[in-house]
Amino acid sequence: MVFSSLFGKRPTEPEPPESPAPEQPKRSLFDRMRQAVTRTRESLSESISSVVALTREIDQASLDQLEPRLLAADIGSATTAIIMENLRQRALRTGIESGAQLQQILKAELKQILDGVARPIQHPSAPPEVILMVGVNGTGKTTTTGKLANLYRTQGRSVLLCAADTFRAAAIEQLEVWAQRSGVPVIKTKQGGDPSAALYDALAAATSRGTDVMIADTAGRLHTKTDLMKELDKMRRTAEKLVPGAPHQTFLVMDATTGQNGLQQARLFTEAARVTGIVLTKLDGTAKGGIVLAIATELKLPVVYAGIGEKIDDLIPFDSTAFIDSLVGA
Ligand SMILES: Nc1nc2c(ncn2[C@@H]2O[C@H](COP(=O)(O)OP(=O)(O)OP(=O)(O)O)[C@@H](O)[C@H]2O)c(=O)[nH]1
Ligand SMILES: [Mg+2]
Repeated sequence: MVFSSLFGKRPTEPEPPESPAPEQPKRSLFDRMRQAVTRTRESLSESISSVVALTREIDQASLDQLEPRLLAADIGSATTAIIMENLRQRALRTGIESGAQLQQILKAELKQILDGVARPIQHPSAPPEVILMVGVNGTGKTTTTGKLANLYRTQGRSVLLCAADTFRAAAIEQLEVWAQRSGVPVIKTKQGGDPSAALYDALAAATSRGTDVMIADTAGRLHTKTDLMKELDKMRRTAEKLVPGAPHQTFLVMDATTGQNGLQQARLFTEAARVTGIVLTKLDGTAKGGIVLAIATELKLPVVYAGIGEKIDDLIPFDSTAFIDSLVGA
């Protein structure tokens, strides 16, 4: 097994693929994260700065002002309670001398929460690495599959896609468009066909071609749809049979804009499917970016990638430090 950090830098900067060409000069991960969480930061930092702006000691009353703002950013009641309790204890014990100190303590609290669920990604010793994309309808599975294919290609890895959403009309064509954009092959079956059969073919092809990564896009489903959940199980068993240790990753794709509702659905989903990490999409344009913290506390799962737009390179590996600095200030 080769281990590499989830949140670490890539070891080397590989050659970009011939296509697609980047549409704009690459901005740093921090800049892109900062841009994506602008609305969350605006709602959160207003309140922090109303407390932080004061140079006098932070008292219980000023801490009380922070609480509703954490809740408004969708950090969630359980997580907010943990953070507020720690801040109050600290204020009682040693005092919090200034707003600036509060900001640093808050950042340390948030980082502890996120890093507590981070785990190293385990790449298999022999290809293919098998990734299943799962989640409820419309969260961004197909889009993320296309973006991931592109990201891995830019890292110099070969990719094969599997169109395992045979349920929704036009789902296969949608994935084919993404495959073309990323310049990677796609294995499919006909609409209404057995997704496990498509997966079988894709795994056989990836194995014989020595492809580094095989990503399967699956149909949107609610955890309550027993047949569809069984179908996921079957896919998992098919993968296990063909490739040792597969699926190596099962990414639950969550829509950040759905906030606490999305979290509730995700909780039930992770109980049914063996999810290894979260891809949080639509982080751009929502003030609910605090959901990342609720995911860590309540699902005990790391956010591995963040979707920050609809374009092919609008997917960034999640970095807890960049996220917290973007939210609360560096
Ligand atoms: N702004 C924004 N839009 C996104 C992002 N990711 C996906 N979308 C949009 O979300 C919509 C749904 O995306 P899909 O990829 O089709 O979602 P899906 O989960 O595959 O949907 P089903 O297969 O029907 O369950 C599309 O309009 C995407 O462009 C993102 O990170 N940011
Ligand atoms: Mg889809």
